[in-house]
Amino acid sequence: MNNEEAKTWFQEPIRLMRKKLLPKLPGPVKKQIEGEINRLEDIFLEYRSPRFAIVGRRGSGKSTFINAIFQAPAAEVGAVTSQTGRGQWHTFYTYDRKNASMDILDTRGLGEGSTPVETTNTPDSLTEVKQSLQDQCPDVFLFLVKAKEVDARITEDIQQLKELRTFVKHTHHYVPPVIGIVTQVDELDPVYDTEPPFEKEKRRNIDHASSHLEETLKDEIDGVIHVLPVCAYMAFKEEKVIYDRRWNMDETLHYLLNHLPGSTWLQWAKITQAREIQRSIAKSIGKSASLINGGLGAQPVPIADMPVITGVQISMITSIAYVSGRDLNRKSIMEFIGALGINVGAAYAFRQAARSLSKIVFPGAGHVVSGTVASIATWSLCKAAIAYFIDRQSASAVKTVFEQTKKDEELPPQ
Ligand SMILES: Nc1nc2c(ncn2[C@@H]2O[C@H](COP(=O)(O)OP(=O)(O)O)[C@@H](O)[C@H]2O)c(=O)[nH]1
Ligand SMILES: [Mg+2]
Repeated sequence: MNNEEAKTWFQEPIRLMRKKLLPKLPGPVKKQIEGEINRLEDIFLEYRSPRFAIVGRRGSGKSTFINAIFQAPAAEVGAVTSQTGRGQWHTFYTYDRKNASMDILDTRGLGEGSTPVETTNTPDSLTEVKQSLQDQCPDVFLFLVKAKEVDARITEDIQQLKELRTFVKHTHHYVPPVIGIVTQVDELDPVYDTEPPFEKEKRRNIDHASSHLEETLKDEIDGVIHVLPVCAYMAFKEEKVIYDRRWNMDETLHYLLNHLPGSTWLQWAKITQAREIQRSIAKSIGKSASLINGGLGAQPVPIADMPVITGVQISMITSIAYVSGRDLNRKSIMEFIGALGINVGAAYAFRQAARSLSKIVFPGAGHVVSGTVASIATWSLCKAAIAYFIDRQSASAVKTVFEQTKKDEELPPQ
């Protein structure tokens, strides 16, 4: 299933919440719930590809880094102006995941030399980059430097980064975060220590390179967030991974998630296929659902009645299933409900299953529950759905996660 089809699944519950529920709520609660609905809408309805503007010289490892994000040889489509060499947005994807893509603007380091086929670094090419930045606003600036070159002359590249970021600020009234990436750390001394996880001496040199770049950037650029060291090297043969020397990539991808807007999360989860990222997104959805239900539970009947709260929970479970890479269908949701210990026969109607879900989630509660109870129950279901769909745990383990979270009266972290 692609995102377009998934959209139809999520449209209805979000529309219902916005149109039917919100108007009935009193001011402060309404505001909070509306904020959470907006977040969910960004993730599921307003989704788009992440956009990275990359500053880094030829050979700094841009292509390798992109492949390491996909863990596959990434193909390039989109604006290919012949041999211009710089200044256009390119869409990257892999053949097995055509509906997961990211957009890259390779601004190239001004400090690098030029080859005959690629453009020289004339004022024209800078204009071209700016034109592309005007067309589309990047979510993040990535500044790539080879580990062995953090001491080298990168002043010109930093000046270029500053100029481009200022340009984006004026054009889009948005200041994208700058994330520094120290690439090719395996090339640092000691040379014999090439295979991750690296030994102590290597780690010390990696730390040194990262903090050096971080200090250099902090002197020049406002609000630089962080510098991350990576080894991104992988080799492929006929689309298959035949060699993998990646180090610190998962942490880097997770770090990037936290600096990307919610509207790019679904794509980011699909591109990276990293469980840690799926888990992180699922928790964020669970937190929103839990806050929404907490707000609803605090209302008097009939707004807070059980089907509404259960409806939010089922949408949450469905979303988590989708983020995990499952196709959206009733069967997988029914299986999950079954894992919680509700006897779901093959002929069992979905509505009935939903009603049983509310019985097991709120035993003996009758028609109303308190805000806190609704929040805890929703968060417990979120954790159980993560255990089931993302961590692929057994039914009994999933049931234990649900019951334990509920018993501990756990609420989502602030
Ligand atoms: N040892 C090592 N080599 C790398 C790494 N990343 C890239 N390379 C090599 O460095 C060269 C330039 O990398 P590439 O990704 O093409 O750089 P680009 O010009 O910025 O796109 C290639 O020969 C890569 O195989 C790395 O992490 N470790
Ligand atoms: Mg390249």
